[in-house]
Amino acid sequence: MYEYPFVIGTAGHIDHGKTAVVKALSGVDCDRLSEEKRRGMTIELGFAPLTLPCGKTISIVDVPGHEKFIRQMVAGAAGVDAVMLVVAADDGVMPQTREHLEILSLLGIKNGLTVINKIDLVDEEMLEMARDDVLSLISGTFLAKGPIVNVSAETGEGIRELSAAIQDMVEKSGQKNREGPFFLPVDRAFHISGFGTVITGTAIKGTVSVDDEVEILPASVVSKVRSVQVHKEPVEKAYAGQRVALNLAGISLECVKRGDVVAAKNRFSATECMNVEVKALPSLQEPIEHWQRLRLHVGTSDVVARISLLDRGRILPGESSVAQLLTEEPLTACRNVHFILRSYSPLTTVAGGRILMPLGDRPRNKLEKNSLAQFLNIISGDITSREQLRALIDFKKIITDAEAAAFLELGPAEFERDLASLDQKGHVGILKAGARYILSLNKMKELSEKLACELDIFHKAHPERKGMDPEEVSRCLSLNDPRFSRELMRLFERLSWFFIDEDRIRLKDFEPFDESVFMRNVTALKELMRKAAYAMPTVNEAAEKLNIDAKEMNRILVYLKERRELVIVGEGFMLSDELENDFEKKLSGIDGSIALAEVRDLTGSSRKYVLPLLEYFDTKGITRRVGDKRIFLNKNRKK
Ligand SMILES: Nc1nc2c(ncn2[C@@H]2O[C@H](COP(=O)(O)OP(=O)(O)O)[C@@H](O)[C@H]2O)c(=O)[nH]1
Ligand SMILES: [Mg+2]
Repeated sequence: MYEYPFVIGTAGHIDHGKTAVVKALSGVDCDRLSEEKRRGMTIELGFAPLTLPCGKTISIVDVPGHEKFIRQMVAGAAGVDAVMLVVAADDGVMPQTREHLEILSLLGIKNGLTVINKIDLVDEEMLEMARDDVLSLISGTFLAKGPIVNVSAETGEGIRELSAAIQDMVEKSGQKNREGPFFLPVDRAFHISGFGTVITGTAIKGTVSVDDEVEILPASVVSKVRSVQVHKEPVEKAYAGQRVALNLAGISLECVKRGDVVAAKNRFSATECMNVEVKALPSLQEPIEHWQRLRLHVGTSDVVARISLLDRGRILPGESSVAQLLTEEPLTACRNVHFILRSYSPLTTVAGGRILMPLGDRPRNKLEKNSLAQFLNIISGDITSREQLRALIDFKKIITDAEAAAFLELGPAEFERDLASLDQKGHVGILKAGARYILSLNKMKELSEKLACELDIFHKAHPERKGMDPEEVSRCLSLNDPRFSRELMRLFERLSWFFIDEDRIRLKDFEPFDESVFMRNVTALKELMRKAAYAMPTVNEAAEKLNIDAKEMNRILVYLKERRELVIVGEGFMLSDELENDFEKKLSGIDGSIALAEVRDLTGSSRKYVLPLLEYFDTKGITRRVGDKRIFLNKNRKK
């Protein structure tokens, strides 16, 4: 038997003939099957294989009772590809018909058809009335685009047409995405003697093969797949969308129950806080309030949860909103799975929704709450996986590749493709320090701005050092792993934001100060001035002669001025303290006044140098100009 991964669920008011239609189509009586369920793993509660005219065999799921419908639909929703809504021609649309359709819409079911059954019981006029009833019911819903087929399960009339309509629907639907890690909510677990523990469920993600290691969650117990069955047939491999039975090695029946999940090892975790999108039923009487206690049906589990609203106080009927669900016991879920929220008294469905991220964190303050709401609003939209990855990185600021892939439940190939594309566009930074970390552009800017400020202070305090080492970078950026800091430094250099020299990072325009070179230049300059004596060199002449750049020259001047070993006189002449002392000594021998020409002869120099020297001495109050002569003022001046 060729098992095609397509599941149709039945829906409709009690006694409208759902089970009878399934039997007419498939030959299987699901009501009788449920009585026989204890007989073995090959018998599935409510599931019947349906062979289509083309030869493909799909699955059809039929559930007895209204309460069970809700549970079963939620459990199977992720695996249900289409729905068959049955309406009895003699009864018309009834309350449960409406409620089922509402729930199916909330569960995100997109495909389906409507069956008007029991046409053997009505005349043309009644059939026409039932049809009008159905048309107004389905208008505006996902069923509106599907066919309406008239049948009698009793006489078999129209069953061939129904089969053809189902085949048409199967052919139009694309193949289910088999990428990503295996995920299967357990709907039954039982023991077969000589066989061991068997679980059944609808695989909603990935594939599973004989000998695969799997994890039972939330308990996190590891097991191995001994055998796989799809309907009655043993297979090597089962796919998302198929009804699967797994024989698990070394697992006792206490380890696994309905509501658990069997999944690829180490890919999913138990959660008590999920980020979700919620849609309140339009027919709701009361709004859904923040912190309301509700019953959450997701996968095959059913737990009590509080709803925490992030960007509003209540959800009005018909409104959608992002939110967190805080469950009172751990459960395991995967992304994009739909759920139902029901109130207690009366026990009614109030909302449905979709899991955006199964592992959520409670925001610690208003700011975090806003940024979480903003992030969830982005990823709840219809965007590509690359845009989702970017939104996640922007939200988390720094995240490891493993965390990001796990959050988005992406396979390695998909993930690497998306990440490479973001990297190429410069939207993220990637560095490897043990794990591979991904940084948002904003986070990188924030860190580099902080580092630039700290480096500015650092360079002033340590002009002789080449820059900060990784430990110092860690300290000033509050990063606790110097390995991470070293790689961050390298990332910043690759982006040309900073400069690295021998594992030291510095601002791009900073030149580290080398003391030995500096002192050599100071000595050379002093030597130059000594040799020149009264033919004092200007700053520019000295710099040119000694081949010192302007910045360094300036540094030397500041150094010498501070130590009172140099002053600049006249138009940039460099006067050393030695020369100044010599000049003062020469002048101190004078009694009375002295003319410029005499000073010139005294120093063996020229007017060009002597004039600025005297003017400088005038300003210091050592000499005073009287007419065209100078008098020496203070013979006993102490230095
Ligand atoms: N006359 C007539 N009776 C039907 C037809 N389909 C179902 N029934 C009867 O309607 C009753 C309820 O059918 P069932 O399939 O159990 O309804 P379900 O509750 O929707 O699964 C049964 O007694 C069936 O024999 C039909 O096409 N014609
Ligand atoms: Mg039934």
